Amino acid sequence: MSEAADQIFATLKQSSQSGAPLYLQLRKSIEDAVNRGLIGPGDALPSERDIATKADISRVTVRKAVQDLVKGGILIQRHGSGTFVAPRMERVEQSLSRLTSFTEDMARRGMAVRSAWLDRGLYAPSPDEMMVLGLSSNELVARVARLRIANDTPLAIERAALSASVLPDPAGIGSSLYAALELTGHRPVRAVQRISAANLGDSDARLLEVPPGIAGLHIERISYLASGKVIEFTRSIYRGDAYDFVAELRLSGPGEEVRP
Ligand code: 16G
Repeated sequence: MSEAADQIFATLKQSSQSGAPLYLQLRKSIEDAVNRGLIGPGDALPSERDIATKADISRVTVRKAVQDLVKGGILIQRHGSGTFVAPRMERVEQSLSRLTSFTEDMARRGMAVRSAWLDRGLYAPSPDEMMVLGLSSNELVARVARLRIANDTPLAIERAALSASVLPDPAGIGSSLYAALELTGHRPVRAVQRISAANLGDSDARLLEVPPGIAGLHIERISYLASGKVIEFTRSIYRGDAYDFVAELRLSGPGEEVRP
């Protein structure tokens, strides 16, 4: 790292006349070095004191730049052992045109899937669940909340809600909700998915092993049976640094209606 570090801090010295606050210049120099591969995942950063001496800036300035990069997920700090370039996530490219399950998606990529249970049980439905699933207040909702993990990396938190009449024993679904639904003839055939940006709160970030406040994706999936009945209402948080959702777009043919 020391040669690379010298380069980073030398660039900083040359550009320190540019007028931007010094901590921003240092942050950018380190970020550029990571993006250009000068320093790679797992590499240790020199100590705060070394950086301050090399770049001829105060330790407070170094600390501010490093803290920003830790918040942004570029660097990680390990208690007692220092600051390192964060491991790079291999991004998962997910098509938006196929209705597949998490287990199938990961298996297709040859990744080992597991889930950690966050919740499973029968509850009185919330107003949202009643509305989407068409439940009345005296019916129960089955909730299945899981941290979804592929190759030991937590990728998403999924909170599914289904009518208890469809899933009377949420604890019994095994490793795949869709496989369990398939067995009873309730696997969805169509879904509408809404994706929006979200900054991760403390507890979600802790589960997903990313810094709090980092960008994530909030995904809501409402799935339907062939009959048109809603079968699943799932709200998920996906890691923004791990997923690319990809949709294929086609020019509509003559006479085809263009709907919003
Ligand atoms: C996908 C779905 C989720 C569904 C799950 C079933 C999204 C955003 N979510 O992850 O709605 O409940 O698959 O997976 O695509 P499983 O059969 O592996 O439990």
